[in-house]
Amino acid sequence: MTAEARSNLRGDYSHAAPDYTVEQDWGAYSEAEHALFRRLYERQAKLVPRYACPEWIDAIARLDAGRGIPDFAEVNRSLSRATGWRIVAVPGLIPDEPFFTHLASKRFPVTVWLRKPEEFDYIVEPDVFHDFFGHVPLLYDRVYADHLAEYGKGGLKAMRLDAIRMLARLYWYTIEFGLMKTPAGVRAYGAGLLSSGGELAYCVEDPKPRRRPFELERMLRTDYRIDRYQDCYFVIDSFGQLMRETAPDFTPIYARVRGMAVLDPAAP
Ligand code: HBI
Ligand code: FE
Repeated sequence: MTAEARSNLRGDYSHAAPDYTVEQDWGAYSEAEHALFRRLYERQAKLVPRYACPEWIDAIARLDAGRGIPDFAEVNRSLSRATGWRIVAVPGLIPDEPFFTHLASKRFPVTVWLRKPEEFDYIVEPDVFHDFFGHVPLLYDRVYADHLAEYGKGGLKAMRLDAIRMLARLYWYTIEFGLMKTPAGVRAYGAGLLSSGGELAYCVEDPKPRRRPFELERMLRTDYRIDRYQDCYFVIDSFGQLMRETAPDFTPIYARVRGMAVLDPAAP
């Protein structure tokens, strides 16, 4: 993330620690903010039984997140017992190095601010609803959570190899916008899908986007747009497959892919 991009971010970074964490200050949220979080939750609660992957559905039941903006300390008591992960409060998007370091240490950064009511349908930067509703439930799944910690270690290595742009595509097409095959059909596990009012049905049902099988090199080469529904999704068989296929050392893969053309997600 460029310094320029960071300077335009809306969070309050002035009190952030060197690792970019802040206090959540749960008591400071207004009743209006809790009510907006509940409205966002209720909108998605109508969709997830039909479109979310089973692992996410199992986990959300343990979170009781429908009451309002969750208190991260309360969540951490149950999450740390489940998989050893904790969530840490951050002002918003943080630089790659602290981000990857948190993931490698089983800490998931969760933004503390909530969108404005007028952003009910769409927001560019991740807010507490996207991060919490989209990302946190799957941290209760051991295989997914272990993969995310490996992704964090891989991110620190990718920084040394100047391969972040390639690795960010893998994150985008899995953790943010990933689909999974299930006996009932394709289901969403990506946080950007699970927290979206419109894209959650679109990614499963619309005939327009391409749905490709997991193919690591193709994902590392395929570009993406952050401001519209995706033209292309990648479908894993399971979190076990995601873990296995991303376990090898990426150094030779980066070397091979670096010289290849970037692929347009809408290309056939
Ligand atoms: N910071 N808080 C936060 N959340 C993210 O998802 C995030 C980030 N910083 C960097 C980043 N994601 C991506 O650039 C990496 O996954 C590549
Ligand atoms: Fe996200």
